[in-house]
Amino acid sequence: MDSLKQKFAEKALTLYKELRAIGKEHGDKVMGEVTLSQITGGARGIKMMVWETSQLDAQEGIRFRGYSIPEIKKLLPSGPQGEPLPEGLFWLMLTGEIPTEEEVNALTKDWQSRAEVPQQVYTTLDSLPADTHPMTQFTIGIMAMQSDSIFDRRYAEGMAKTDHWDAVYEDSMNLIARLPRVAAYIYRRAFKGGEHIAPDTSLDWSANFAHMLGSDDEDFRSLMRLYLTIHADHEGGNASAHTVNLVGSTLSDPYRSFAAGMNALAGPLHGLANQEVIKWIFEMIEELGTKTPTKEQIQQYVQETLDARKVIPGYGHAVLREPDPRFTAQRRFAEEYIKDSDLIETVWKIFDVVPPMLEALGKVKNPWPNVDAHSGALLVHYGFSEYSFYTVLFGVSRALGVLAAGIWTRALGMPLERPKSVTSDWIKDQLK
Ligand code: AMX
Repeated sequence: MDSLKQKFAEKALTLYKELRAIGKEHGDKVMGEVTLSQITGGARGIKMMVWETSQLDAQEGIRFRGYSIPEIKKLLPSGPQGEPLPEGLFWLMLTGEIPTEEEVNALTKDWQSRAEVPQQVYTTLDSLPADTHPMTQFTIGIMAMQSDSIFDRRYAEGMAKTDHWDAVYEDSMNLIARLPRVAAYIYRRAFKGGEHIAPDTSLDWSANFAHMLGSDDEDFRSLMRLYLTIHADHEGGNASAHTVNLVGSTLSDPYRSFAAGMNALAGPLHGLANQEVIKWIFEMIEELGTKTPTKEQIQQYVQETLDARKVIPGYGHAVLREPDPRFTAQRRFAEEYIKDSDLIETVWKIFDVVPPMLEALGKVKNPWPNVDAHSGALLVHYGFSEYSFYTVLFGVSRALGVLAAGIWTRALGMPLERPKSVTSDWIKDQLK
């Protein structure tokens, strides 16, 4: 057994026993109440699942196993320019411990050894029109790997429930190892005429992904390390994570549950917002006829968007009530690595203009930028302007969190998810 799996197994067994004992003793304890607005308002704030890998605070933002993004940047083993390696975050999410450099290097090697993508995935992708949306290609690519599922095979052979987590671990590790190759293949076939770039197995997971996309720029590698770290997890209730959890709770294997989650990420109110942000900025620049719009011009364009009854992409959040620390981390990166970018200056001007305007609407609960407000401008700076691909990058990163959480869920023996729905007549009856 590899050392990560060994460490996880020990921690998981302890927590499994602890949670069962807590459940037995305190199972009837009331942990919250549900209001009518929560039932009709997208279940905001209703506590209904255990998600070990991260927790979101409305003011502070995300914490991975208790560590904030600035702490993660400081503590996790990093690349040559100091940006954290996502391999380290995966280790942390599974074990709760900050890994050593040696442990992270071993994980990089482990993923390299699992990264070969079955030929049928490329054949399947090649049968699709090249202009099929990259997120559609991504979920089809993931599903084309499903026949390799170890969980699926072992379940059919009669695997014991106590072994479920082990098979999910193996599938998750294989999936994470292969996703950069699948994603880069989609990018190169959609936008670079199918000229594919062979992996460089001397590189870490992010740098190799950057390489296969078409860039060996050291700064871009650093951006990918940061990007793939900060997008990895945002607790369990967001649409993509929750979908993975829900589908996984039926004992559908990690390929199927992850693909389902990616279809949720592809919605414009969720992960597709990163493409919508840059599209909106490009359209603004075109309409205004300048690459350096003033704050007054931006204000007018924002007003036009709101008057057309559309949302300002990249702003607002269902849980957060302050600027997203993932936005701040990307801004810090831009300040450190990028000088003189009109597009990034524009993103920062939008940050000055939009919050007071959303606040003035009187209904927006969070007027601040989220993770998607900044990422596109960074990618464009390094030559990746094909924005319909951006959500695939988000998805590759999100695999780390949702699959790590999925391993935990199976190790803790969580049951089939089945919350309660009600009819409008039932609601009216309750109010009588
Ligand atoms: N622009 C304009 N109006 C907005 C808005 C925005 N950015 N954010 C919220 N509102 C509106 C809502 O549409 C809603 O209007 P309605 O009552 O007329 O339907 C009202 O403000 C109240 O919404 P809320 O409670 O503040 O937000 P929510 O929890 O319902 O939705 C979110 C959250 C993210 C879907 C919403 O803020 C939004 O649509 N933002 C733009 C899209 C976006 O950036 N999504 C990415 C989120 C992060 C991610 O998942 N990657």
